[in-house]
Amino acid sequence: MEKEVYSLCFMCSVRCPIKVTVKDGEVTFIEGNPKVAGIEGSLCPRGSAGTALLYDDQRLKHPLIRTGPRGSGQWRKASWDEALDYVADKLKGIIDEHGGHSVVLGERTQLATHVSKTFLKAIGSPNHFTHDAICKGSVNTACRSLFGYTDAQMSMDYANTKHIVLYGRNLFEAIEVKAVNNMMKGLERGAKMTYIDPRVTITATKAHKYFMIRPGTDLAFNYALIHVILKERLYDAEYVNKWVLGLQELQDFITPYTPQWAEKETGIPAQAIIDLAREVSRDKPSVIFHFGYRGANHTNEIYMRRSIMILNALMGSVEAKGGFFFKKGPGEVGRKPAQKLTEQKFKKIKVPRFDKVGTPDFPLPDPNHGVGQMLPFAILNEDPYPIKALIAFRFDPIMSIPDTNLMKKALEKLDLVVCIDINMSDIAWYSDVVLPESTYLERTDCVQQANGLKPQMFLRRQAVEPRYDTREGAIILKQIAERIGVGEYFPYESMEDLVRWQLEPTGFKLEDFDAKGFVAYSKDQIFWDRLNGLKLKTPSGKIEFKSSLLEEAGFESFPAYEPMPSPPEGHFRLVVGRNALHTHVSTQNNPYLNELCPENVLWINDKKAAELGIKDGDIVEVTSSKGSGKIKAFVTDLIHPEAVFMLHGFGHESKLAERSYGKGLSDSVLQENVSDMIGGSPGLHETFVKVQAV
Ligand SMILES: Nc1nc2c(c(=O)[nH]1)N[C@H]1C(S)=C(S)[C@@H](COP(=O)(O)OP(=O)(O)OC[C@H]3O[C@@H](n4cnc5c(=O)[nH]c(N)nc54)[C@H](O)[C@@H]3O)O[C@H]1N2
Ligand SMILES: Nc1nc2c(c(=O)[nH]1)N[C@H]1C(S)=C(S)[C@@H](COP(=O)(O)OP(=O)(O)OC[C@H]3O[C@@H](n4cnc5c(=O)[nH]c(N)nc54)[C@H](O)[C@@H]3O)O[C@H]1N2
Ligand code: SF4
Ligand SMILES: [Mo]
Repeated sequence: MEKEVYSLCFMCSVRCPIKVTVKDGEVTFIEGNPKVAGIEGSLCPRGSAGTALLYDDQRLKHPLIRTGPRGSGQWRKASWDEALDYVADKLKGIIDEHGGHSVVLGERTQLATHVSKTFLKAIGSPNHFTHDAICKGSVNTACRSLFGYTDAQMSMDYANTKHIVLYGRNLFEAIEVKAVNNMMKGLERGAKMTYIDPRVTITATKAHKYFMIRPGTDLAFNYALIHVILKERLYDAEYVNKWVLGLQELQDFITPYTPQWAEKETGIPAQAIIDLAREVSRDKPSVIFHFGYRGANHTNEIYMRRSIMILNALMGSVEAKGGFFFKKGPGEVGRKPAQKLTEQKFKKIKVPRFDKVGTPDFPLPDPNHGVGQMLPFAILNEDPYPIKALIAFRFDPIMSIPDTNLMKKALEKLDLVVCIDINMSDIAWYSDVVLPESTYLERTDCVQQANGLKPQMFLRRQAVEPRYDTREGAIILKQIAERIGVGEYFPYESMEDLVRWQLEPTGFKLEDFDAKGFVAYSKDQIFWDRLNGLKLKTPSGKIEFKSSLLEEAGFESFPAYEPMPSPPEGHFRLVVGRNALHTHVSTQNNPYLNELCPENVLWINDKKAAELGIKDGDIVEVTSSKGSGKIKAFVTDLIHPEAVFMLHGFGHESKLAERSYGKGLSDSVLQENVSDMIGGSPGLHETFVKVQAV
């Protein structure tokens, strides 16, 4: 028997809509949902490798309880009852002795995040964090400082743009299928694309203009663009006069930052900066200065991301066709979103968060997400209080938080480490109990509220029965909660129950998703009137160049530019990123993807390599103040001489993931754990490394 199931991919967190063909209980084909505009059948290579995940015989098959020291790889197979009882007993003891706040749960934001948050609220812990800060916390804070909305509440109209400027937003390799398709549509319609990166990526090869910028100097580049735009009055005066607060302050600030000044800092000719400012301005307001996806490079990240959004505001492109737009929710058409378990009543939690977000020490990062990279410091320094247990749910702190050695030292100090994963990941390898989740093809998940120009909802639906002894994350957490006496916050027996409950206020039913995999609250796109109807959420109701959020917390809206240091002699700035074949740290052991890209290499500039006696393909030793490791060199003129680049996500330590074990080098082993203490992102590109032939 053959059937088709509309669902959502989860080979990465973008969650593209998919159609799964199932024959006699087996998945035979996965394609992009043909009924979704912008997807129309497409998938990325990782999405296509979903079947390889489902049938991977090295993924987690049943619960495991550790029997030897942490990281020794000694396990025993356990039944669910045994594993859940073990976790619940330990947690109960910890909560009774140290309080609920001694428990931290970290996860990659996902559809069941409201369930995890509920779990923590139920035990009285404020310590939930998501990946958000580590990915783009400063973009989030930058957008809130200007518009009162987070970056996640904004998006852009690629298909109708006339000019897009990308700052290391490697759109064609770090993929969201819809964005790729819409951008290609835009390019076919004549859009211009400018790409800025110290490295020639695939996206660079598609651009009309490419600038090999000196790493870390995008802010200087933007200040010079703003300088030209203000000096030559290239901005959208009507829009700016109506919406912007602080134009005069910006004007006073920007005067010294000339294109000639920026040329010295960035290596990009002054004339090229002037030309770009004039060229983009001609196409306003249908232009996009892209605010980036991963915005976690430097400790001044928030100001760099603010400068990008200031450029958009000057172009009047926010809420313009072909520019940025605010995502519209069901409230826009008088309807209600799906409800979440977090809307229940909980006891008030009085202690601060482990990362101190929301206190005067760290006032501005988004408390809905927290700042995960603070975890090792909180544990090791017992500051603000002792942390005793970590639940890692679809998140790997060992590989995804900079400075692996520090993180491991912190984990050593905990009384309990539990992970909910699908793979024998590195965090699984270091856990006390490993709870296997059913893969996305084997489970129904919570509702996805997809706000946008048209508010919609999507659903991930079980395509096949679980192949092994695995469960859904939302069920696993409920079953732990029941065992520690807080089961009343989880009023469902199955995922279908939970989804039906979530849909109650929406006016839609589970069956409404059968035909296309999604439901829409409105037929037409909703744009606000950009000259009269922007619903900004800042205290002034304006786009705050002069930011009350920043200034009330004691930070400047326009701090003086601090030059980006060049690496010392014999060193390089380590920069990292993704390619189209892998998702962060989770697909390196996938049978298909491992075959296509089994290890990472170190991109190094050819002239620098020659000075160091390094030839293409040589094994080199890379050393930072935090760690070292060996990796193959890729000698090329396609990278700036100050930078070396490696793909994130390799160098796995888990021996049970046999294909990826020991292949390549992990960037986290080398990186220092430093942060933008205003915006919240880590500075993943703040580390200098030494590269030597071995
Ligand atoms: N050093 C360094 N750190 C980084 C980055 C970097 O470039 N360098 N990038 C940052 C960015 S942009 C991000 S978004 C984060 C991402 O950080 P993570 O979320 O940690 O990375 P992922 O690879 O997306 O997923 C982590 C874990 O989820 C598991 N997993 C996958 N699917 C499922 C599932 O369906 N259920 C369950 N329970 N588990 C699942 C995987 O097996 C893996 O162990 O990392 C950040 N950290
Ligand atoms: N295939 C694939 N697609 C993905 C993901 C994935 O894991 N795999 N993850 C998703 C997620 S969570 C994220 S956050 C996004 C990430 O999407 P992007 O942010 O577009 O991707 P990265 O690869 O992190 O981008 C880093 C790029 O910045 C460049 N760079 C380094 N230093 C500088 C600099 O100083 N200035 C400029 N202008 N550029 C610099 C690097 O050379 C690299 O090309 O991708 C998403 N899509
Ligand atoms: S971008 Fe690729 S891996 Fe990510 S959800 Fe979409 S199809 Fe799946
Ligand atoms: Mo990310």
